[in-house]
Order: sequence, then structure tokens, then C-alpha cells
Amino acid sequence: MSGLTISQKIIKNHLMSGSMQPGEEIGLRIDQTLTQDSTGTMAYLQFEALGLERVKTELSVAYVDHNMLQAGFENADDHKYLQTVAARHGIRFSRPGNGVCHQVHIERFAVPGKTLLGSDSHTPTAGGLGMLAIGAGGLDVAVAMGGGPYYITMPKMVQVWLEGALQPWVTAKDVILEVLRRLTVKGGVGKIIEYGGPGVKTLTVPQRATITNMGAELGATTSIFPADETSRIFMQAQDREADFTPIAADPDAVYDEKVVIDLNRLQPLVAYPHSPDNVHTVEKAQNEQIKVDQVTIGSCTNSSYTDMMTVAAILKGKTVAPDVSLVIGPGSKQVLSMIAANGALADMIMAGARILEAGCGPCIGMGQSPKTDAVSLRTINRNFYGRSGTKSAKVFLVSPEVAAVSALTGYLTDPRSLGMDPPAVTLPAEFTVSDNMIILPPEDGRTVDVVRGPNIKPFPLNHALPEQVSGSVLIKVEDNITTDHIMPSNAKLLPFRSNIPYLADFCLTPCDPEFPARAKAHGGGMIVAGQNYGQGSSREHAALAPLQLGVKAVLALSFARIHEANLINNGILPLTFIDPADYETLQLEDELLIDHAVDQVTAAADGQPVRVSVQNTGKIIPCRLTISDRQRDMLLSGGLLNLTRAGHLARA
Ligand code: MIC
Ligand code: SF4
Repeated sequence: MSGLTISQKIIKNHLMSGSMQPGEEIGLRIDQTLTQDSTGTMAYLQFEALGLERVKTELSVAYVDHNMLQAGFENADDHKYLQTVAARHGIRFSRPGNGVCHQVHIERFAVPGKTLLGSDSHTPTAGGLGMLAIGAGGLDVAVAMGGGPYYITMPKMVQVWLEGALQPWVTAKDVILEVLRRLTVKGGVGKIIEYGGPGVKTLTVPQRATITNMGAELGATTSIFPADETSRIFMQAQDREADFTPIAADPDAVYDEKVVIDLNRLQPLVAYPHSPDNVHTVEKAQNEQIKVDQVTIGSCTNSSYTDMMTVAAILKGKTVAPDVSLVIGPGSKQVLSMIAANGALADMIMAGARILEAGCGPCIGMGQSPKTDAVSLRTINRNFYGRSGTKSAKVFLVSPEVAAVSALTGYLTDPRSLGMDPPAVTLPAEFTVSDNMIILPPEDGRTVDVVRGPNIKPFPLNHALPEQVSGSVLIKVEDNITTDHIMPSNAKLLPFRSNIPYLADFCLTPCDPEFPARAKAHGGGMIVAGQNYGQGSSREHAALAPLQLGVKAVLALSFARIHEANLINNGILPLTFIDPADYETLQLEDELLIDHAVDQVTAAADGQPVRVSVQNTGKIIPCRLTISDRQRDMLLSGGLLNLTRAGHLARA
């Protein structure tokens, strides 16, 4: 028998059901969970609806990092709800100001060899420390908090073999941009990306975390690095050495695919609008003389202590170009307090940077939307259309180094062209450790009053699958539609994450402003989509808002993993065209019918196609519905909540 990969080892230790054959459904025991506020309100409402009491995980943390602007009462109300519901059920509460969930989690809680499920697509950040960390919809996280397994399709294993070492001004961001360039935004679907090779030891934990974080943009189930001496030293500096265990792939582990990257030959890279895989060299961009209006540095991808120290050193003694607005958001209270204490923060402020509190900020359009037609350079992980809050803005993804030098020159600049040496920044031997912004739950939470503001509205519940599923095509969209298209998020909409009826009026409006009205006029219907439908966020709202509008099925060329699971969890059929030509023929307002739906969905679990008839043309479209028996039961019951309430507890 051959050896195991890192993730196969962790999966083996956490397997509650299924066998580790790629393509088979497996149930995993989850050791830790995390939520953030924009998905957390819904996750805890669902946790409550499941009737669950105290969490059964080793550790669960509720973070507040997204909805921080508090332009009205809504966000503050949600924070209070999260704080009290966390105390009630045995969950730690990371207060607003403590930092971005992924940054704080890797600093304070991630443990090599354990499993983490988070209601945020960038949960794989903790894979930088050898943890199997997966992003999921809120309902799946709620079930995991209750001790239920988390189900995934056993992924294929991809090894990214790193050779050599990064050259001056080339960064971890360029490694993941190179992986994205080669594999594309759908290249990781159904796969785990493992990093190996002699180049691994040249990368620090924060560098590894940048890579695993942005691995979410590949559509991968997760990404992971081995836990080695570098990881031990990082955990020691966080005063957590006792939690360290080494983990590595066996030398004879078998991978389904291998990608080799020679770090010596990498160059500074940039993702052009509007996709993280639209990657070019910064050298090319510099030749195009791209004038920059805004630079934002931070987000869960690049907001570590070392990132901030590097940026501060580049800015020190200089002044931001007159036409550039430079915005910096350190990733955590730990990072912010350390750069405040050592003077680096003052260097940033003196150079003209606008400093934000530790949170997601501009990454999710929570303020700092750039001007009309702006060029915005950002160190974030996704530059989806409209995400900055300014529809006409062009967002380019770059490393903190490229961002900082470009903020000074006013143009997208390759730092190597300036003839300077990169700043020599090292990890501290000891981070400043204080968890005083994490509130521990009481031993017994039963007396805690859970506080609900008026912004919390009941969420839609599907009903059991009828014999006939029918409806018109309400919209036809192209490839790579993101969750930011399906359920846009920005400073105006994010405060309504616990108010689905309100949000539904914005569903898919970036693709077609008439979609919600059309859906309502038809009393619901179906969505037709291209490849990789639903890429990006884990937000369950991208399934709940369509559900609110009566969407019964999505017919697509292919789906992104988390969104497909969210649709099934809410009883919406994710159907894949067997013949891609059928996508071309379907038209807006075609009348579709799935007859004998209960029998057809039941048979689909055994691999039978689902026949969709187009009433107005008489055509039959065969589709695939790739579901396990468990998912079949969910679809028949109208979603996971109904199924669980019907007594089939989502447990192994
Ligand atoms: C994102 O980066 O898109 C978010 C906002 O963090 C989402 C979660 C959300 O939609 O609230 C994610 O990545 O899952
Ligand atoms: Fe927050 Fe942006 Fe990270 Fe999402 S990607 S968790 S919005 S910082």
C-alpha cells in the first residue's frame, strides 16, 4: 500500500463515514469551527433552528470582522446577537477590533493535524499551519458545531512542488498568482492542493497562509502545507508550542496531479480585472503605464505582521503620490498593536496612509469604494466585478510590496525597476500575545439572554419536493458567475445578512437588474448558467435569496463546490447539462418541467439522468444531478433543516 498525503492522513483520523475513494462522499469529524459576522448571524439562527444546545466541538469561535462600519443600528445589533448567542452555546466571541477571522485564527487557534470548518471561503488560511481547514455554508457549520459530520466528496490530491527560493521582491502572493495562472479559477474544484518540495522550508507561516488563503480562488476544497520546524517556531513565538505536532506527506504518497514551480524563476505578478486568474507580470503592467487612483493593503490574504512591517519600511520617509489614496488595514489587534509599539505604524501614517481598524474593510466593499473608473491596486484575494462597491472600478491584485511602491510612484510599478533592495523583515521571536478581546463563554450558558434586534427576520424554508417541478427560465448567465453577482455584498447590503426578504431584491442584479422583479412576477422559476456557477464566497445567502424568490433549480454547465452544497442544503436542484450544447439552446422565459420529480431525484442518486422538458419546444434536456443518498433525502425533504426536523438528524 502506498503512503498518504498530508490531507489523507488528517481525513483518515477524522473519518466518520464513507471511504477515502476520490468521488465518494465522506463524513468528517470537525474539531474546530469559525464563523464571521456576515455569515455568522444566519449560521447561528440555523443552529438555533436545529434545536442544538452547547457546541460539541473542541473549539468554536464567532468573529466580527466584516460588518464594522455601523452606519445604522443593524450591524451593532448583529454584533450583540452574535455575542450573546455565542455565550449561550459555548462559543468564544472575538470582539470587533480583534481582527480578521483567518488572521486571528492562525495566530491564536490553528492546530496542525486538526480539522476546521468555517463559514467563510478563506478558512483554508489555517492550512498554512498544517490544518485541514475548509470553508462551508452556515448551515453545514451549524451542524458541525452540533457534533454532526461535515460531508464532502473525497477530493483528488494535487501536489504543488516548490523548488528553489523566492528572489528579491518576489513574494508568496506571486506563488499563488502563478498557481492561479496555471490552474484557473475552476482548476481546483474537487481537489485539495498540497504544497511540498524543498522550497517549502524557505517560506514562513504567514507566507504559507497567503498561499492557502488565496487557494480558495482555485475553487479547491482546501490547500495545505506540512507542519514543520518553521511551523513550530511560529507557534512558539505565539506562545502555543504545546499545540504543535509535525505533519508531512509520506515520501511515497500518491498524487493525482503534480505542478512544479521553480521559485527562483518567479516574477512579481498581478491579476487584472475582474478575475484572480487573469494573471500577468508586473513588468508588463509597468510597460502599460497604468496610473493608480487607490491602493489598499490588508485583508485576510496579506495583513500579517511581516506584510505590515515590509510596507512600513517601503513607505518610511516618503510620501504617497498626490493622486493615490493609500489605505492600510492591519489584520489583527496583535499586528496593529505590535506595529504601533515599534513605530512602523507612525512611518505609515507619516507617509500619508489612511489607517483602518483591523477588519475586512475595503476587501468586501465596507467603505473605501474608489472613485468612478478608478484603478485600484489591492492585496486582497478576489477582484470580482463590482466587489469594491464601485461598478466601474478596475481592481488589480498585487503583493504588499508592489502595492506600496506603486502608492509612492502613482503607477503600477515593478519594485525591481527602482534599484532598491527589499526591506529585510523577519518574524519576531515573540509576538505580543493577549487574548483579552476574545470573550470566553460561561460554563453554563443556559441563563444567557440571546438579544435579537429588529433587523433579524425569519429566513425562507423550502418544502418537500413536489411531483412536478416547473417554472420558466428567469435568467441566463455566462461562465464564472460569482456569489458577488448572485448576492452582492457591499456597505449598503451587508448589514442585511440576517434579513433575506430585503436582500432578495438585489439577487443577481449585477447580471440583470430585472431579475428579482421577473422572478416575483413568475412566482419563481429556474436559473440557467455556464461553467463554475457560484464561485467565490461561502455565503449561504446566494442560495437563500433565490429560494426567497421561488427559484427551484439551477441548470449549469458546472458548479463551484460550496455553492452547490448550499443549494442542496436549501432544497434547490443543482442540475448539470450532460450535453453542453443544451446550454446554448435554452432561452429566457422557456417553460421548463421536471415531471415525476421525486422518482427522478431518487434515481439520480443512483446515477440516472434527470430529464428536463422544455414545454414550449418539446425538447428534452438530460441533466446530471450528482448527489449522495443523504443529499437525495435532503432534496426530497426540501433542505437540511426540514430533514433534520423530520428526525433524520444529520449525524453519522
Ligand atoms: C468574501 O470574501 O467574499 C467573504 C465576504 O468573506 C465571504 C463570506 C461572506 O459572503 O460573508 C467568503 O469568502 O465566504
Ligand atoms: Fe474578509 Fe476579504 Fe478575507 Fe473575505 S476575503 S474574509 S471579506 S478580508
